[in-house]
Amino acid sequence: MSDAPATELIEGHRPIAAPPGVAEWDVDPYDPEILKNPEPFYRELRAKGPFVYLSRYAMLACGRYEETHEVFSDHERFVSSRGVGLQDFSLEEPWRPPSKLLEADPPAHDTVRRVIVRSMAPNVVASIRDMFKQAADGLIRELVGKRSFDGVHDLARVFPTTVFPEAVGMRENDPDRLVDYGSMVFNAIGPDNEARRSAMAKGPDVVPWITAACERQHLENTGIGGIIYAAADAGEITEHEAGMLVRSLFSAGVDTTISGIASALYCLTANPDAFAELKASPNLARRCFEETLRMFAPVHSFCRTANLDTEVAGVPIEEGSKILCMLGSANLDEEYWPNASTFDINRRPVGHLAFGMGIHNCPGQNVARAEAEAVLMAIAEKVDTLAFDGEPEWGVNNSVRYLKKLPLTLNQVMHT
Ligand code: OVV
Repeated sequence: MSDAPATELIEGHRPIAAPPGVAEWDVDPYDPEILKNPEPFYRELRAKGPFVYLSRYAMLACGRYEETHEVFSDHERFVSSRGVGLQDFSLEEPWRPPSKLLEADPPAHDTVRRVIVRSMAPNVVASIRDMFKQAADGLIRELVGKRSFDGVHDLARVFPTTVFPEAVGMRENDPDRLVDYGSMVFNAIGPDNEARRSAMAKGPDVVPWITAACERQHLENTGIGGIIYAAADAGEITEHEAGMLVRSLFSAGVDTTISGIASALYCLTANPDAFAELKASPNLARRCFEETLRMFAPVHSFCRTANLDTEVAGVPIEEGSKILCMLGSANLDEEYWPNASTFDINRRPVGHLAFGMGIHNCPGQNVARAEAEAVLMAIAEKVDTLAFDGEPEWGVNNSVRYLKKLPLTLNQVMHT
């Protein structure tokens, strides 16, 4: 008789038992100290095996390249529709209507995916490059006048929160609210901890604002948003779905690019030889950004949920298991990347997981690259040296690795 009481949920998912042979680990990956400086945790995670059992969350985690890649890219066994955080959407209601992209599986996922991919296709990215370049040039020219600045506050935060909404066609931008909304989205991936609660406290102000901002009447007909709404006109998706896709742009495209640009500045400052190489050949900007993404994956982790009993690397995984995929760790796996902890501007880190892998891989990655390239090329052209002007400070977020402070000074010998 199955009248046993239903198991209590942990952080919104059904707890699983440790599979045989998997090390149990009483660590909290969401400990602020780990989130700010995750490398020691990543190293230990990889050393413990292909998976560990996180006893306090009764779920699995992986951080080696091979298994992280396998779980993250196999959308049939490891689904996204049950949420990519600790909560299982088949058991608990999420905080916002689920994303039609991130939190969906085929076939529903594929229709909207086609539209978002089209909205940021190479021809679209090409058409916004000049706007990115002009904005970056103007911003760097200003900073050259200041000499001493905060790479996050004065540069990394300013750029994506202005040029990306413009590329989308947002009519009334509000950079602070965009960042606050992103903080809700990415902290919601984690447990009900301090980071999640303080981000969620902004909800009453931010959620109605972002919902309205994604509606057709608040967007230009041109730009990325215009292409998405044109797909609604063509009957390919509904108008409601179009609004949800625009919401995805603002959910995924702001905090991540802020993180990537700030981390790239950090890498160039910490590696003067790389900066000298970039100055000699500004078209290395793209590789420089790619290597930054490998070393400091803006999305450090997302979960998948096993939708059936299966096995990875000989480890039995039961239906309903949440698996925390540590993308930041897979990108630093010494077994896969030679000299993984060395920033090498010439590496060409093909296969890094910072943009994900498989059918859910980042549809905005070429927009992100274009933004970073514009900024890094402007720096390469207009700045001679970069130096730290104080201690960089890393922030705490349940799924984004980011700098919150990056005090820098720059020197410019020749005035251009
Ligand atoms: C990749 C990503 C991150 C955050 C939000 C979304 C996607 C979304 O579709 O809402």
